[in-house]
Amino acid sequence: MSIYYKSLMVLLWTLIRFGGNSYLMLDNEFHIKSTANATLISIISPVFKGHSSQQESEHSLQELKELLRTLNIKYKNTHIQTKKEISPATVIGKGKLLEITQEAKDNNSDLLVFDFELTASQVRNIKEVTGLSVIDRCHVILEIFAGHARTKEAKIQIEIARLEYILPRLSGFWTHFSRQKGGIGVRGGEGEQQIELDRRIVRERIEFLKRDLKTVLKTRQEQKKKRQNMAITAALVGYTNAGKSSVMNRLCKVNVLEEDKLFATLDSTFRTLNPDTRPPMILIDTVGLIQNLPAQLINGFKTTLESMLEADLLIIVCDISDPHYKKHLEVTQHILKDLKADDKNQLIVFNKKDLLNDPLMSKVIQRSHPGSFVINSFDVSDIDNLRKHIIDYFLAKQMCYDLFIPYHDGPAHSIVNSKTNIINSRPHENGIFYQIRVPEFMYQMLSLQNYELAPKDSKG
Ligand SMILES: Nc1nc2c(ncn2[C@@H]2O[C@H](COP(=O)(O)OP(=O)(O)OP(=O)(O)O)[C@@H](O)[C@H]2O)c(=O)[nH]1
Ligand SMILES: [Mg+2]
Repeated sequence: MSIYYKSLMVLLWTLIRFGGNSYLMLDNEFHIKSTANATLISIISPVFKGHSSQQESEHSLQELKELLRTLNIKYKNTHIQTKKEISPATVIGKGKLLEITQEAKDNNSDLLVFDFELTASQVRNIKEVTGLSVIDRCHVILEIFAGHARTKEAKIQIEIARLEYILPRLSGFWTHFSRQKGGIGVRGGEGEQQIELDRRIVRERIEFLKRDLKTVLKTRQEQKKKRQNMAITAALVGYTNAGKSSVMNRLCKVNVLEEDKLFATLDSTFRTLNPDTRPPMILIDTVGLIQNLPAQLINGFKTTLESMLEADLLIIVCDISDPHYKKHLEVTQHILKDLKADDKNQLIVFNKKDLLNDPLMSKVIQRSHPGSFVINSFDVSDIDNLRKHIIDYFLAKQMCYDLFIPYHDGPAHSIVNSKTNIINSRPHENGIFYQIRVPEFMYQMLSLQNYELAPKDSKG
């Protein structure tokens, strides 16, 4: 069969898979079956980043279990191999792999999930040794993101991330593709040519999606500009499942999806914190963070994560009931630094205090982080205190101005009344004296400086 015919088949396959509105491409290849019965594999090795101690590996494995629970995937056994050095071909030793395979087969487990990133050749080698399906932590996170994406922007971003993950691993997927295409025989050089062709198609698709994303982002950019001129914003950031959406829902009395699942939120959601203050205060709910977040996802979701950059205040939500809460804070600060958002004003909110066994703990933590809040997001008075604190914080940042506006200048009176916080007003023969509070940028934008009194005038 000629390579041209095969190219045509690939093109058709691509059109079917990538075409239309479906962003969930490569489903057969990439999709993890919910009926899978997984065996989890990790490593402890001084030379392995993120797995250099027993504590690190166990914490990461615990997270992997949560990630699989989010996907509704059952797991049977877990294995952690301690190794001084890693085997380049299969990471963990071949003997250990065979032992795991036997146990997996005895337990009807058909999927090996590795709690670290595997290269294409490692996936291929492990498949060859075990005869089982093999995926890594990155693949699991991508699958969750794909399932949770709701807006067009998130769907495009996740598809780009998936394709970028697949691109260097195409040869690992190749055996499947060839089988899927109806048993076209692939030998030696032909297979290589085919992979090259697949690579080109995937690259072109990534380029197409990036262009599409640019258009979507342009609209978002315009909305952002409008918001920046009209409101002050605080972004809720933090580890996944910390309770960001729950805090947002209670603070703003709205109903954003909150779930006991990792990465429930993928899009930045905006809500008004207090419609009565001027300018309005807006809260932004953001995508959750996790350690070892795949590079493709950080890049892909940079625009979503960057909504933090437009915020005047970062509210870092942290699940205090998680024994690893310190690590969560560390990871959050690290990602904020990567995004160059670490110089923003921060307010740390320790959440889920109701789940603490020792009530003294909340006092100890609060003391070790002066200025932080310890709350239960279901507790009305905790939320009321937090809301008041955020509003006061913003009000304190506003500047006080003394103005005199003549009666005949109707529009200026209406701007003052609708866009600023009036502390005091005093009628006069020719106009009204106002004392107002407003952020400096808005004061300039509203051109109120034309009415500003010199300090001695306001005294008079
Ligand atoms: N017990 C308790 N549970 C809480 C509290 N706040 C949130 N939760 C629960 O924690 C889970 C996660 O809450 P979310 O608000 O979805 O967390 P999130 O940080 O937005 O998570 P992602 O969007 O996945 O990053 C949900 O089941 C909430 O009901 C709290 O103060 N106490
Ligand atoms: Mg959320």
